Amino acid sequence: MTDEQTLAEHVLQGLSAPQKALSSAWFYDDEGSRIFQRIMALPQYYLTRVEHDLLRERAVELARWIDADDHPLDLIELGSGDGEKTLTLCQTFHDHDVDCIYRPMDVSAHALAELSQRFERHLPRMALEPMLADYFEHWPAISPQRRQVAMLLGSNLGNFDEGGAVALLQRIRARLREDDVLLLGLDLVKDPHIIQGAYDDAQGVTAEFNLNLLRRLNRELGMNFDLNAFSHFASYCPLQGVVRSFLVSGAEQVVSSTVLDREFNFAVGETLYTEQSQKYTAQSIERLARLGGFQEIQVLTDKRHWYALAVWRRPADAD
Ligand code: AVI
Repeated sequence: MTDEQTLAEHVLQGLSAPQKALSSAWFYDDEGSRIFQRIMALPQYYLTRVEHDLLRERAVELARWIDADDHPLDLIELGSGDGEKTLTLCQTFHDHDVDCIYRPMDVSAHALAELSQRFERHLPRMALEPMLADYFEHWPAISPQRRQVAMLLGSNLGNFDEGGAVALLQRIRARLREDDVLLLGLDLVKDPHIIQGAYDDAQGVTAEFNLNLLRRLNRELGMNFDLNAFSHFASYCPLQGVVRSFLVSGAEQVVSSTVLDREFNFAVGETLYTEQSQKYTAQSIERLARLGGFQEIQVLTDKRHWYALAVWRRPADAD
């Protein structure tokens, strides 16, 4: 199945539903990835900074939780991007003579090229084996003597609803062997104003990120969305601990697609649901570990308890 068919099918279904919805997985075309890099640099988008600080400041402790018995490690980062945050972790592992190979996986060749240059510049002696692939479909071949440490950072798990998150965790578990580790970066529940601010910046970068999805549909599916006729709306609900993002139609309008040979009606004020960003508590992290078939080893958080690095172990299969 080609990407175009997949996107086409998804859009046909998503825009025909009573509550229009598209998956945030489609945000990341080249332009979307570039805008996301700008989001990560925003002062309001604390997630990246806090996670980076945790990886830097707690790397030694983290290495102890991950690798108490000094096994050689394979760090398999799922959706590594340009590897900026992981470089710090790798530097510490390298400085402490941890025998480790860094295996970043990403679907963006551009991001992996940046990552390789970064490591070549700052950590040329690190064993680096990038893989241009979707971690849903592929996995690196690992020697049985090495412990696999799968890493899913950036609170990426939060973009799935609970069913989707558990399904992803189970798929990762199926790739791991007994005593292998999963390291997760997860954004925590906190003052709702802080969370709300991270998804609704005054500079409008997050709005641009959200609207870029329509630009992508115009380009790839021959659609005619008027980007000025839609606006970004993001709302954090403390009851559910989730940010939900939408695009709101500012007018009654009809949007068509030459590829789909279809028209879609939008009422004034109608919403198109584009993303969920789940925030976690100690209890919800523990619950996910259980449902995903993992055993919690440790959860490290920063002083303000804004963000967590969870270290989980893959236990033996039950008889
Ligand atoms: C990639 N993902 C975890 C980000 C998030 O926080 O949900 C994407 C994002 N959406 C808006 N701002 C950032």
